[in-house]
Amino acid sequence: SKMPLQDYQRSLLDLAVNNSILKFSGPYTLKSGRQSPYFFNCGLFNTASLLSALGSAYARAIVDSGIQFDVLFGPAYKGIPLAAITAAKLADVGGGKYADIGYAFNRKEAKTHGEGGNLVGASMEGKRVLVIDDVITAGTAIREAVEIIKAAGGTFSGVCVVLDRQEKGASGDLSAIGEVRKEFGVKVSAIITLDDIVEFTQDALEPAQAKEMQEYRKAWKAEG
Ligand code: OMP
Repeated sequence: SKMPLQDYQRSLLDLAVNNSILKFSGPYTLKSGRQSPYFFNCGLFNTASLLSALGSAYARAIVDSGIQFDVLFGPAYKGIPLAAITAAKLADVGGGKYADIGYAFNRKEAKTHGEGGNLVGASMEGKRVLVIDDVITAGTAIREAVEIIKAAGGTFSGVCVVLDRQEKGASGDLSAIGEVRKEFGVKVSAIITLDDIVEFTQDALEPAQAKEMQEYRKAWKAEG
């Protein structure tokens, strides 16, 4: 049983389709090597108002998820602005409860002068850390973030992404999100899912595109 789409989810889908952030003119080759008829490009939230809407949607999804955490971590590069806008919006919409949430990110290249090291922002040592990322497909990107948190002495406490593609993970029938839940015992939250995309676009897509979407979902969607 699926929850009906909430207004903030609908408006994000609307923005994504209207600004070609979500496109259906594949095939696109994914990081996992899979060939997809659709692609969600978070880099195209590239104006003031699009970023503001995106940050608000992350903040809403996090508040709704009830995930308990102390620090938001944005993995380089794409996670960095996402975690920053989300932290700012959490202060606005989440109320006092989120006022002292920390914000941290990593550099890809270690700095050798000044403070040194490759982490910037709030310390993750002894803290519960929520990862902010763009899209989860097979779950590889998330695992890299977990290693960084562990090395910094933090506790990986959850993930929030814009889009959960609901695909099988690297190791079999479980979804990538299901694998993360099982392996680390944490909550994974998403603003939208593949099911939401299919539901939202079914009347707007060309019949051939709609068919490709159905077929892709059948081939790659995991249960649980
Ligand atoms: P996994 O590491 O397989 O979970 O793939 C997640 C990454 O794939 C994201 O961080 C993106 O870099 C990229 N991606 C998208 O941005 N949008 C998509 O619709 C699909 C992918 C992808 O390549 O799977």
